[in-house]
Amino acid sequence: MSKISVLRETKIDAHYFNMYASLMTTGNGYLGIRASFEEDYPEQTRGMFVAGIYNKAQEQVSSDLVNLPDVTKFWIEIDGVIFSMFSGQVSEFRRELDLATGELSRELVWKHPNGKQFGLCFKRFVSKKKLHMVYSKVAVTCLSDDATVRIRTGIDGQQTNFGTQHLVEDSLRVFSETWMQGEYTTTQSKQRIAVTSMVSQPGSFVAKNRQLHVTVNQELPKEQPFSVEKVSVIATSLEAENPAEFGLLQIREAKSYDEALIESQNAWEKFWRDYRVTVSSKNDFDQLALDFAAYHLEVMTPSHDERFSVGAKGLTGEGYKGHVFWDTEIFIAPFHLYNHPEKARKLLRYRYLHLEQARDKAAKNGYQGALFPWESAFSGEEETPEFAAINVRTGKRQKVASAIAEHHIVADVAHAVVSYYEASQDELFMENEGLKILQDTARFWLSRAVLRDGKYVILDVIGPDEYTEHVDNNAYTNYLAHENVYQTLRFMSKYGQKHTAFYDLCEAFLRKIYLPQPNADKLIPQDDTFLSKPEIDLAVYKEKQGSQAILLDYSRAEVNEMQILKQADVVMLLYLMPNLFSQDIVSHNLDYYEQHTIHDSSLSKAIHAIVANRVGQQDLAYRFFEEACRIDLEATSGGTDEGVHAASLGAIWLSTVFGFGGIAIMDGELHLNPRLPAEWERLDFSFVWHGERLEITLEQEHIAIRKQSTAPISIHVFGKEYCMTAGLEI
Ligand code: IFM
Repeated sequence: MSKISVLRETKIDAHYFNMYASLMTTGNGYLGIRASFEEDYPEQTRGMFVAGIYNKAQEQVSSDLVNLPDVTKFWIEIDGVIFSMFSGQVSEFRRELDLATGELSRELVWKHPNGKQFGLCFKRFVSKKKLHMVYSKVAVTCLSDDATVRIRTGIDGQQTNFGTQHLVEDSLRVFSETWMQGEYTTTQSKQRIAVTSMVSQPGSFVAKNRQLHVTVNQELPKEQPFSVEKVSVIATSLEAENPAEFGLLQIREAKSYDEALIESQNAWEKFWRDYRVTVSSKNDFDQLALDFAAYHLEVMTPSHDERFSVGAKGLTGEGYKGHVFWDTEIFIAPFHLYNHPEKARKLLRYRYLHLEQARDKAAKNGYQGALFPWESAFSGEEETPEFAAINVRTGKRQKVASAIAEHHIVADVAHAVVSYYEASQDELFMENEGLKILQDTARFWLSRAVLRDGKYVILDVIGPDEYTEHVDNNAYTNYLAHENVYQTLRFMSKYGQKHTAFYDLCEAFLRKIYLPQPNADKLIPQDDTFLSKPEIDLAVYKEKQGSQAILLDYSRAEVNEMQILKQADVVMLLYLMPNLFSQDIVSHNLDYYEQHTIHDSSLSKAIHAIVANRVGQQDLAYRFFEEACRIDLEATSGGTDEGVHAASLGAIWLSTVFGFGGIAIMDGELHLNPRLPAEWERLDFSFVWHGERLEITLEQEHIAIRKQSTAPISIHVFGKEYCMTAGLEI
């Protein structure tokens, strides 16, 4: 098996400090720390986030995932000059995130303004074994002479969310001349946070202006490295009755950097054994993109707790305020579902635990059942900001309509519930939590649809394509609503709940719901009016995809009245429901809608790759796949500065396993129709189905599936059904 990739930064360029800070985030699902440099630069935004710690700055605004006090900063003063990569001269700069271990390291040689040469080495990791622990190490060596060094580090409570301070500082303390501790409370959500740090060298402590620091002074004889280790414990009232006490207890048990790294590394090794997808490709970039996606999908997922879910930027930045979207159920959960189903179950439990808030939202909007918020955080209430960014020319703010109309999220959650059941056969979950989610979401659709000319229609919605607002009968929404209600009936009859008035209403809904059919040109109308709108040449905007450049030339209202898609919409439907239409129809719709799609959303490209592959357009699929992989890894125009694109990373995994790997789940059955791109010789991944881990190896002309037990598992390969006991080779 190839070595797990290392992500490298080789140039010092302040333009990309924030991109790399997001890409090289270290974390473990409990917390995430942006890879900002230890020394301060005005261009870089630091960030440490704990999953579930949100706060509202004012009652009328939405919650932020709180940017917590910083523990990564080190001031290094050498021979009286504060180290910066922009003073003196730097050579041999190398920064790496080892995806195998989650360790971030930087090495460089620095020529001091006084002419002396220094070697500097910085390392840090967030433990995967002990979720609250952050370890770092700084080593300085004078390569050419003797010198003096002063190192200052500690806990910095000056962090804000883009200028908003969410924390009240309750106390700053030093215990036994060793342990520094800051205690904070969020202003509105009243979560308590304790940050406890300790450094390995004795020094003097100072607290001022929300900062608590220790300063260590040292003589540096020539070529003798001097290193300082630091360990920090982050604890909150989400998991500890007394976070401060918890912090002190844990820090007393802290290991050395190297010992703790081995412990954490072992946990990463286990992750990679189960989750890694490997590819023999002509392009080394493909394996890097797959490892990068898997790493981030793991560090963004709070598998330790079901009270919160995955934010659109994971724990890598302040983008989207850390809010949870449909991204989780449709793009991220499958990665866990088909590797460790219990993690997907926890993500569904987040929705289950917030059914009450979803019911409230439905009722407030005049509907029945459960209407999940378009954006949510800890409370499970709607968190979509009311307005988008201000238009500086008009001084007006554009209202964000998603909270009132992007209702497909309801069916997306239901879809994820059914996918979980099909893969896991978890009757206990399904009969209790799963069915409740299905019934409440189905009830919503029954009240949301209106009867017009004998058909149930769903009016005034936004589908996945957010450039087309307030339309009637968005195909994606109607088909998913149908599926939602259909599956509810299926499970109600399975669990003996057939003879109810609600069951009859669901049946009537299914008989009458309007499902847009392909027209004479074989096109499935995206909604009632889309195909009659004017078209424009999108080439120039497609070239700048991801930047929303179209909105500089046209207002949103104008874009709404043209055939312009931000992201996959009908194509998204074709991906999720592979057996709805013939290959011919799928192919026509892919071509048509792709021409009209700018791909301004990162959720688009990889889904196009899957559908293109299914209709035999492997070259196109591979192009889409590569472009999807570059969304974060080559985000040179700033798109990743506020965090990685979590859903897009999930979609990279999907486009490999469900795209080139050819996995599809149809009517609860497992299908495999692999089509590797010409660039790939071999693809290996594992896939957990009905409690069994299948190890799948695909080559251009060869398929091998290994399994551990002899329990029979049925699979359709290129349409032919096999009952596997020992495995399968074709
Ligand atoms: O959920 C997505 C949406 O589909 C497009 N805009 C960004 C959101 C968060 O990723």
